[in-house]
Amino acid sequence: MHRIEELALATFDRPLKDLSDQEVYKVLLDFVQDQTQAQPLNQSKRKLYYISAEFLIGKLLTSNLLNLGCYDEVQAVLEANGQSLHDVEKAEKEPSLGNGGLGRLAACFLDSIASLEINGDGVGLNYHFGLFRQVFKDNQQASRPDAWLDQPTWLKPSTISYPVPFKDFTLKSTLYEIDVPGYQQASKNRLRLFDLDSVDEAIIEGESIHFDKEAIKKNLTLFLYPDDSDQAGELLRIYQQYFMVSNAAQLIIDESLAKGSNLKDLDEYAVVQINDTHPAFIIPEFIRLLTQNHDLSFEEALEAVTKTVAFTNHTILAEALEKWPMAYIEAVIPEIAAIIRQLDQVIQAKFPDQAAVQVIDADDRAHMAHIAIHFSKSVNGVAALHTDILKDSELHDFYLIYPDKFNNKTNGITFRRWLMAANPGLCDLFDDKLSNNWRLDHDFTGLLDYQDDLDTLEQIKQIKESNKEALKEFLYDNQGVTLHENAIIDVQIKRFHEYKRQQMLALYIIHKYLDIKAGNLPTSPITIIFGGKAAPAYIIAQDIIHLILNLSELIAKDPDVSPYLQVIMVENYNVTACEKLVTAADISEQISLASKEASGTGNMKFMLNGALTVCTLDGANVEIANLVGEDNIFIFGKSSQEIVDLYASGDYDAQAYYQRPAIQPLVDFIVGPEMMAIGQADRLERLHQDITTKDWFMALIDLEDFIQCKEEAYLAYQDSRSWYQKTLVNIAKAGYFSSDRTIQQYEEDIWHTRD
Ligand code: 26V
Repeated sequence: MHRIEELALATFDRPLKDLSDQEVYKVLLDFVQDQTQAQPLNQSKRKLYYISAEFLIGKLLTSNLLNLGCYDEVQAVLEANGQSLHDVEKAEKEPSLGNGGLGRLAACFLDSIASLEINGDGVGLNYHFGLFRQVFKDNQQASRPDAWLDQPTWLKPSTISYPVPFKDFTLKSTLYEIDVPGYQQASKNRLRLFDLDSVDEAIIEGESIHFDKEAIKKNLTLFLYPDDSDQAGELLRIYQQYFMVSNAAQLIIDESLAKGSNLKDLDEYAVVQINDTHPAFIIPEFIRLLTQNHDLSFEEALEAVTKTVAFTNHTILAEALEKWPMAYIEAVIPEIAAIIRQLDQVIQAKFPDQAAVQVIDADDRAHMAHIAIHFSKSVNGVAALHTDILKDSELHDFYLIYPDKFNNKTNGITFRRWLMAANPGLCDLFDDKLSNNWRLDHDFTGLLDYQDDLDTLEQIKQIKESNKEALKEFLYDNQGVTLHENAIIDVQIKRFHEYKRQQMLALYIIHKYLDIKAGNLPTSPITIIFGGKAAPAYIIAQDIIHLILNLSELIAKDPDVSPYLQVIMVENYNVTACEKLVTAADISEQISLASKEASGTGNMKFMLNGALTVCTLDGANVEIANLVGEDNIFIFGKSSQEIVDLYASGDYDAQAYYQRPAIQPLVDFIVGPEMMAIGQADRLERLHQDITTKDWFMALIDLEDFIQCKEEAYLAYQDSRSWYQKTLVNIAKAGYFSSDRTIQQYEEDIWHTRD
């Protein structure tokens, strides 16, 4: 009897063949956990700690089975018992521990760190209800708690617990752990998530995401990024961040002491990568612990910490660069406030004439990024263009002080999930055509030999079509939507933000709708799919979702247009939906305002799975374009330098663009009779007003160019042979974006855990 069959009997007292999908899921979870439990932890003198507010790990069953090398075996045992692994995979709830690219990057990195046998754990928080679950009501986004923990879980409680001292009380943590097995590795790492025993899920009001923001002992780990549009919300964020890093710092110090550190030499035992500024309080927290509990002087502690911490910047957007009022920090963690004032003194003494690099600004706010840059050993951006912008403009003053700290680490994605698990059909093609060990070296360039081979191009087309079938099933099961047959699938999936310009694609849809109404019918039907959440307090982003849902309804109900155009907005877009969408897409929309998207990682997933990119030269799109060449990508829009200059001069005039004859009818359609008949006037009018008067992220500046570029892309799709040749080149060149390459670079340039 196979171990899985034994486990089924032992757990449910019934044979495997008689279990429900949910029960088989529980059996497989136990089966995997027995195996990872037995794996030894990676070992090295210096250990990496990757600290992040988010780990958007996705479902774990498939990727764990793949990494443990038993996917095929398990599939066979299930099949022999009349069970389907595909159905069992659906029974797993996706953990809701992340928001967007930064969180998904952390998850890809954990997989690559383990797969390269690097000794490194992820450290974060265990949010009971995660971000929020998105539902659509009246063509608007509503937010619900996402109860991802209410089923058998990968989390295992540990005996580790720490006291975390706040101003008026001390909270005790419990550490939970998820094993992270590497691909074909004997040893493992862990994702370590701190939680609070006193959290009380009952304080959530009804089905909403509202709760008493001041009840810290009950709310601290309820949600990721609770609403911070008021003071209580901002204070709660500080409580959360400090709880995360105080636990992390105590864990790191304990593990380093156990390996023989005297803590002055902390950097020989630990390297701490902080994922954006959310964990930046770990710098003063280390100083507090080392000086109060371990007898280091302030200067010794500062030196040890600066040699241990490395900082990754993920955005240049001003509103995402955290600046906390010192009064708030004093109200929550006064000892940390005092240390930040000491750090401020250090910088004032060193750079008295440089206001731009101070720790505390003239409004008495602590700049978390400035703390992270001064008191770390490395500062990296996440794509070549992004790092250049940091050096040349956003962080130029810091770059002049610390030129050697700055470095680039272009993001990547784990090919175990985004190729091997998500696209088995493409893997079969690789096995057929490539003679190298592509699963490990990620070199697919051998495919280029088949550019003119019609059979290969046909096979790529077949793979795409079967992935479209899988997407069709997914969309129907999830939200009862029927994907059109034979449509070109055009996808924009990412958080909703004005800089990502979903509103520009919505204006394109209006253009296409009017064009079809005028009798210009597309040769192939077009399906445009959006997916993504908007922060509950981000009103304009909610308005854009409302516009898209209205357009979807208008078009679906119009028999003149619906045979040619379909607009779908995926509800509660998450990692699972992403896996289905990137493998089925023909076109990948990467249309951010140049300079604003630090890297993007969805762009890499689409490229790897054979979608062609319609893009501005922003973030990692630049690197994609350089790899595939201009014949194999669709580029439009103003350059990053033009946009940076335009912000500097303040010369952008939304009204002037709005008044152009090709643009005005599209924008006015937002408040025209068709939309007003189905939508909410206040939302549509606010969005119209915003675009015509402010348009801070310049959707209108690139709109005409975008429309032309999309028409070219759709035309190119009509030439099937040439389209799949371009697809082939994209797939063949995607190896560069393996997160194994990224992690190898972090290891060689920053972490040095193997030295
Ligand atoms: C900032 C804030 C500010 C307040 C509300 C909640 C919140 C949540 C996250 C952030 C940081 C956003 C930074 C971020 O996600 N950056 C993305 O990082 C990806 C991985 O490097 C990169 O591919 C994306 O281009 C970049 O936008």
